[in-house]
Amino acid sequence: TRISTVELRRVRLPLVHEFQTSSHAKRSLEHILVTFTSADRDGGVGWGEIASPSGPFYSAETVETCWAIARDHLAPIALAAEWNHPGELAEALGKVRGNQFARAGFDMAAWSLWTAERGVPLAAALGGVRNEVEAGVSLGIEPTIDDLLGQVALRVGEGYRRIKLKIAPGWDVEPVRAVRSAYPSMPLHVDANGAYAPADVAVMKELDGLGLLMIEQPYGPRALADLADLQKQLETPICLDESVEELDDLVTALRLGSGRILNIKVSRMGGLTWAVRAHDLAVDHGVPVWCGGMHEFGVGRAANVALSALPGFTLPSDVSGSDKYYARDVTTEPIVSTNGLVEVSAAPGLGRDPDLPFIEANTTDALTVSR
Ligand code: OSB
Ligand code: MG
Repeated sequence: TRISTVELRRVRLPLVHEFQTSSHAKRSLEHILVTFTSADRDGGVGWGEIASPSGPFYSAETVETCWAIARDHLAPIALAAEWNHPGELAEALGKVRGNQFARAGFDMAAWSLWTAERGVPLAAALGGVRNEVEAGVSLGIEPTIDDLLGQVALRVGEGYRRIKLKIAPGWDVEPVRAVRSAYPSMPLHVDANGAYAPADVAVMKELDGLGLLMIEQPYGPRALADLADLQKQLETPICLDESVEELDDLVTALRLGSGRILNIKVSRMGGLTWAVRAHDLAVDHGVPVWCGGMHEFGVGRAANVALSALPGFTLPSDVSGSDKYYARDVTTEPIVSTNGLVEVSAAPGLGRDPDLPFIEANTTDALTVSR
């Protein structure tokens, strides 16, 4: 496959409900959609999504860095490459160090194009074995515990199979205990986005008594040694998110025992190619995985659902319906969760068609790079 053009579009959508984590609060999100057009005469089109947050508080990337890296480095590599499988393009893009969110959009566009041209569903091409996946939901920090209980009630009522609560110093044991008391047997976990340090081990031990499925990323991304020490002191499995951006991070974490569960995000790993490899490595080591999200629009969300169909994704993923975040999505059909299950598309390619007029109406900047 050869690509003749790469289109980049910055698309802004309002959020239906403000989302706050330990580091930032958001009312609207801007993601970059990547479109590949095949150079073959009757070749197809592939879509990817760069779902970076606007500021460098989850990873080092921002929408601005993604735009610059995509334009100046990734588009030239994609336009110069000739590949028979998306993994070959991912390797070429991997010459760029870091910048996983930006690379993920390109890798996703390659998988989308390649599967569409071959008439195979993305999930099947990745090695997926399920036709529906279990959806969990991620709830941000709310102004009050009553607001949080209202959000939990809403999402439990919608059928979601697992609730994850964002925590931060000052918003941890009390709100989590309140939710646990209201829902004694509901699958529940917490995500600290790295907001704690070994000095806070007492908080971790209190959380350990609340019957949580896991504690996600309690310490900072590079704290693999301290995370291993913490895991030895807790019954609750630690789940790694920000700590694993490369396969070698996972190798280190597995060797040290820094956690017992892995959150795999397509964006954080640099694309579907690396996400599948992380899945395979985790499965080899008996580590259960689930698919995390970055509030993706329909393109990235469809890729997350396809990935979640792989056999090692045995825990509910953050693949909520589009309606949890957006009144209208960038695809003609939104992602829908019914009774906590999301259907894995059996249609060729991504399984969702981008809604070009709606995308263009919400585009704040666009660029076409040709060979
Ligand atoms: O840590 O999983 C995270 C959103 C932004 C930054 C970090 C995280 C998240 C989420 C979103 O939890 C989950 C989703 O996309 O539904
Ligand atoms: Mg997380």
